[in-house]
Order: sequence, then structure tokens, then C-alpha cells
Amino acid sequence: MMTANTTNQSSSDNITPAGNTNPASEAGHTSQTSSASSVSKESPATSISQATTTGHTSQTNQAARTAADKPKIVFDCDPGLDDAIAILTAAYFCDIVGITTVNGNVGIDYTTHNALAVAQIAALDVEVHRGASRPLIAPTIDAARVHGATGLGDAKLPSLTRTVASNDAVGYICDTARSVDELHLVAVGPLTNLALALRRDPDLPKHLQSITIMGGSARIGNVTPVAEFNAWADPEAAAIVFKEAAPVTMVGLDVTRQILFGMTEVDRIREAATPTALFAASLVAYAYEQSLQRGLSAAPIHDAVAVITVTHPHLFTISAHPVTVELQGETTRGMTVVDLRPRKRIESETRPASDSSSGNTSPDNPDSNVVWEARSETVRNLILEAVTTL
Ligand SMILES: [Ca+2]
Repeated sequence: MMTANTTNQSSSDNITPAGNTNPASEAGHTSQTSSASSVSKESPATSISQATTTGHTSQTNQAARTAADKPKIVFDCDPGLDDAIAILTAAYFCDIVGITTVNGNVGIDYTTHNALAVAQIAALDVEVHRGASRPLIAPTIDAARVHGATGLGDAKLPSLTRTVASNDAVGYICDTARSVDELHLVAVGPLTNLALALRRDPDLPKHLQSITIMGGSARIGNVTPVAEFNAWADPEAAAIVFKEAAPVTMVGLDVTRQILFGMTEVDRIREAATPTALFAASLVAYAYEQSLQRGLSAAPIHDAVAVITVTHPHLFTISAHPVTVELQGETTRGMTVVDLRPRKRIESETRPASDSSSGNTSPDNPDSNVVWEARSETVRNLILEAVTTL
């Protein structure tokens, strides 16, 4: 049987426990048709195919796009080297309505400071709201060994001239979902803020166009053999999100590791020579060095891939499957378990005999949109385009 081993880790490999493209213009899509249809069920949260329509026209004329063309997003993050690159990527391809911060790669003081610093360096007109300082239940961990003690490697940050708009990221997420139409939520840190938002407003997904997370994995972990950092850092929060915000789009570690950055890319970014590009180059260079030390051949920039999944969904292979988060396993806690069994079998084994409904899966185990493969070179070029042009 196709059991799905799943798990992964995310934004930080190894941790210390303590689109604008016109789909037609892109050759060779990988998106599965079946997934596209399953993704766009009428359910609340979303559809990747809808994201396609809100987005883009062509990756060569990004500058010509107006703000109205770009998907509106709230970006929930824990900067973090790759989070910082993701903010820059989102600033280029999306209309960032707001940034919320969460404890994760480093503590909440650092992640919030770093989000403000990135926005300042890139001159982004965006509010930053400080969020959760600890996981729901799990002990606090970080990934400072990967991202540096302050979270942004050895980048030189300016003195902050900006301050947070609030200390209530959860309230901001809930309010903004109701006040901004067609809002996409992209969460690339531990899912604490989003879980708390779902507790505060169970109808939250109905007010969002889509929910995309960088976290989990369908194949391999990084903190443990099967658990990815963001899922492992707050597994109870991840469990709430996969169950109560379905269908969530999962951009897992096994996908983000398909898009790698080395010194060639660092040099290409540096050549742009803008303050933003030089900052981005320092982050990618640090990530590259860290990746080499951890046995990888180059650096994944995990969180930026999640942004591209929203803006250029046709560059990814996506299919719908139930995903649950393992909370009890001695060696598998934090694993995102993807159920790849044939649909009829899932139905017969999860639905009570008395239930004759025709739903795809048990309500207790709803489908998520699992991302499998990326057109990695195109995705990487889009991220490079963003950080060198912004
Ligand atoms: Ca992150």
C-alpha cells in the first residue's frame, strides 16, 4: 500500500533543539490537471487555480504589472535567512498587505526586528505585527545554528527607524482576512499564529483566498528523519492548521530542496549592486556556507519557494491528499503524514458505515494540496529576478 511517508523540515535544515508568468508562456507545465481540479474545490480557503487568475501575466514584464494585478498576501514568518529572501520575493510579485512574525528560527524579538529591518532595507511600505513568542505546547526551539545567532547570518543591518504596528499578529490576521478581499495567507514559520487565529475565528479560512505553508514534507525531514523544522517546532499548531484550515497548500522541505542556490547565484545577485541585492547576496552566501557544512551541495531558500507557489502555481505539481501531523510518535513527532492510498480505500476506511455521504474523506482528515515537484530552474530564476530587480 502506498503509505505515505512524509515529513520534512523546512526553513532550516538541521536545527538545535533548544507568479507572474502567464501559464501559456511557460513551456512544459508540471501541474497535474487532476490536482488543479481538486485544488479548486469550493471550499473556503482556496484554490491554487484561483491564485493563478489573481496573479500574473508574464515574468518578463513584471515592472508593467500594477499593484492591482498582484495577489494580496499576509506573510507570516520567522526571519530567518530564507524568510528574508521570501519577503523580498513577495514584495516583487505580490502586494504584501502585512507581515506577521512568530518565534521560530530565532526568538520573537529577533524575528520581529529582522522583519522590520528587511522592510526598511527594501523600502517596503508594509506593517509588521509581532506574534507568538512560544509554541502552543512544545518546548521552544530555534535554528540559530543554521541562521546565525540573530537570524540573518552575518548581514549588516541598519539601525531601525521603524517600529511594530502592533503586538497582536493573531488579531491582525483575523481582522485583515475579513477586511481585505481575496487575501492569501502565506505562512513560512512555525504555525503558532495561524493556529491561534483559527482558535479565535474558526471561520477564518472562509475569508481567505488561500493558505499556503512552507512546512512539513511528503518525503524527508530535517530536524528528524521525518520531521521538518516548522512542523516540528510547533506540531500541535500544525495539526490544528491542517485540520481546521483545509485545504492548506503544503510546500514541504522535499520540494523546497529542489531549488538550490550556490555561488553562481550569489554572484548574480551581487552584480545587481543595489542595497537590497547586496543584502540578499549576503543572506544567500551565508545560507550556502551553512548548507555545505550540513552536507548539502547548495542552499535551498525554502520560504521563497512558497511565495512562488502562490504566484506561479503552474510551475509545480500539486495533488490533493489528506495530511495529518503526528503528535505522539516517539521517533515521528512532527511528521506530516500524507495519505496516498486510493481514494475509495480512504473513504471506506475512514467513513462510518452509517454515513452515506459522498465526501472525499473523513471530516477529521481533510485534504490538503500537497506540492511534489517544481520546475526548479524557472522558480530559481523568478526568485533571482525579484531580489535583483526590486
Ligand atoms: Ca521560515
